[in-house]
Amino acid sequence: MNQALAMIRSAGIRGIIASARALIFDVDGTLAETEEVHRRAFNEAFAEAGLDWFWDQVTYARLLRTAGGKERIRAFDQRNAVPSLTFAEIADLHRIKTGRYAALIAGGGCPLRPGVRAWLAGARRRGQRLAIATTTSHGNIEALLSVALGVDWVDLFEAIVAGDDVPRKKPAPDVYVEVLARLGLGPVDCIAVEDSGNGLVAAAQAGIPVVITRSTYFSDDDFAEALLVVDDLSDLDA
Ligand code: XBP
Ligand code: MG
Repeated sequence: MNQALAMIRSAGIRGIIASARALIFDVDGTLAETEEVHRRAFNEAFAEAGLDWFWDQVTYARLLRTAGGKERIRAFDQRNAVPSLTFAEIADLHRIKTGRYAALIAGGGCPLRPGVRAWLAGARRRGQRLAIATTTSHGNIEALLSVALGVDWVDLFEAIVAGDDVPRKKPAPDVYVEVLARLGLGPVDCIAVEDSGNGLVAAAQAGIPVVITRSTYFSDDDFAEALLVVDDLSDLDA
């Protein structure tokens, strides 16, 4: 695409984003690069539970194709013909992991990605409504955003839908369909901001236009269906 056409397209997309009634944000990888903290929390939980499991970055990149921490543990456990953990044991292990994640975030935080704070402020200035549609848990959202945005972070978002609030996790559209229902808006009134192929499929299946902000673990995913793909949100002034 030549530069003039790119500028026209980008200006047009800026207008689409600025005129949306609501911006719906994914969390992990989109608001902050959290997956390395999640990976460390998983490994600390495995050690605490006495499991000789360790997920290095290559293993974790493969496992991240499975959305949801409990589902990810189960996918790894099923690599053996006879899984070693029951569903209850997986839930217990995931609770340990979630506690470790909160402690790691509280201890060192995980900064918002470039451009996120400006996009949130810009949306507020334009009177745009804000929502969250994520696979992770409410506890993890609270841990991350209470540090990154302050204790009143929750007042920014009219709807917050987490993975266990709906029957199916991404790439199913359930979290986005539930956010639209809570906002009382149609999909084309909104813009979803995502970082992964699973997230793009989920929002697109709900009929919502998607801006992709590439993240570390998903930068090579297929984003052909996206309205726009940027390296981070600062590429597109808020
Ligand atoms: C990313 C996920 C989550 C996190 C781990 O969620 O797939 O499973 O990797 O968090 P998002 P949990 O939709 O925000 O990108 O262990 O709480 O699942
Ligand atoms: Mg994500």
